[in-house]
Amino acid sequence: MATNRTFTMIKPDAVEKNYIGGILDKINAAGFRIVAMKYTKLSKEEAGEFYAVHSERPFYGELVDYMSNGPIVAAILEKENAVADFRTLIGATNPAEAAEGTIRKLYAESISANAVHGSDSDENAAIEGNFFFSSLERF
Ligand code: YYY
Ligand code: MG
Repeated sequence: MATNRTFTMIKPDAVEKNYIGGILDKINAAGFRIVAMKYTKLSKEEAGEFYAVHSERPFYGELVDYMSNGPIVAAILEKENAVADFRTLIGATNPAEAAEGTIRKLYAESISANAVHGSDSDENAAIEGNFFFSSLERF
């Protein structure tokens, strides 16, 4: 099977708790290769644009505030079946429902502060990767 790519963020709650290393270990152990990576911080405007698809949802304001509250790690990852396999690795949106051993089960504190983002389709993986990285920043 050909490799493809997904996009992830280690969210502010996980960065704050020094979980970057533990989460990257899980990502590498699951066979993902890092194509691009940066430590950065979203403005409120940028967080709002990134999550614009959720702008009508009741949690949107809280989500934007939370995601712009502290630094994050953004990355593009490559593997066979990357999008679906990464969603399996991170587990359910609500950590209370996440399977044992998943990143959210291990590291998330709540449904809103849930440690990591993972793209939900190949199309969104490309859009989200392009939001953070130029072609010069991918290897
Ligand atoms: O893709 P995923 O992150 O698992 O969930 P989404 O349904 O796309 O929601 C994006 C983001 O919004 C979620 O990671 C946390 C937050 N959120 C929330 O705070 N409360 C909800 N009921 C649903 C989602
Ligand atoms: Mg989503």
